[in-house]
Amino acid sequence: WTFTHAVTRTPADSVTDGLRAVDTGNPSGAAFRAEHVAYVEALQAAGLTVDVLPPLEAYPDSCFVEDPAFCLPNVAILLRPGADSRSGEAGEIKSALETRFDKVLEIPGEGHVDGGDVLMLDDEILIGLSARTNKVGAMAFATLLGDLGYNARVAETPDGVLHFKTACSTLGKGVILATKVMIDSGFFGDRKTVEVPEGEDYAANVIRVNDVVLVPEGYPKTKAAVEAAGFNTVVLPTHEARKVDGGLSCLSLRF
Ligand code: CIR
Repeated sequence: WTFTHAVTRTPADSVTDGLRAVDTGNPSGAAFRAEHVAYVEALQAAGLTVDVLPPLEAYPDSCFVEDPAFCLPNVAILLRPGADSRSGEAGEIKSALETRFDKVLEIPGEGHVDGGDVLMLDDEILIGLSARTNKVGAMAFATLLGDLGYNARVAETPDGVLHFKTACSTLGKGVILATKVMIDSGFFGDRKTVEVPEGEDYAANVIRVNDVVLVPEGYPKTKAAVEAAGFNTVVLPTHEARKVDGGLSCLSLRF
């Protein structure tokens, strides 16, 4: 649970063309970059060395670096994002990962997996099938993780949820924060869960970074629930990311 590094990418002005399920207005590149600076500073304050990669105008969603790769303590794995406009992002992040990892693998085959669908638990890695992650990709990734010595399980992301981790997060100490729908799905067995209070589903996507849990601004009930479960929180603005369906986890790879 101790992370020493993170990789992030500065949002490009083209983020106005970012994918979204429902249009609530365009994010502003400048406002997003200001939120991103606060995000990077929070990771640094939590003890991480943060690589901030330059914006990529050709890829509107490329600041969401969680989706094209997955990092384990000693190996990074390039994934194959399921949205056409994002398919080149794995190639774009490869060299940055090669500077931090001796081994950078690639998911075999032709299937698709977005990192946002991959939830790391203490004893198991869950891979959610979604509009971005298909069965072929999930199975190939699960096999690769198995070869690396990890237990991986494929699950079904509930309808209407972009990514598996849009609706749940690992808080640490074996505890999972999740929306009611995710908890009711039974994915988590008898693991300890904290339910996201009604009306705050967006706040299910938080990140545990060493001694703190980063939570989005504007969701006081979720913040209180996380604190009541015994975790320290740091609140960060994610208003621009949210306009293109992004949350806190999507903005970094942590290892
Ligand atoms: C997309 O739809 O791909 C981006 N607009 C948002 C990606 C969010 N990533 C994540 O949840 N891991």
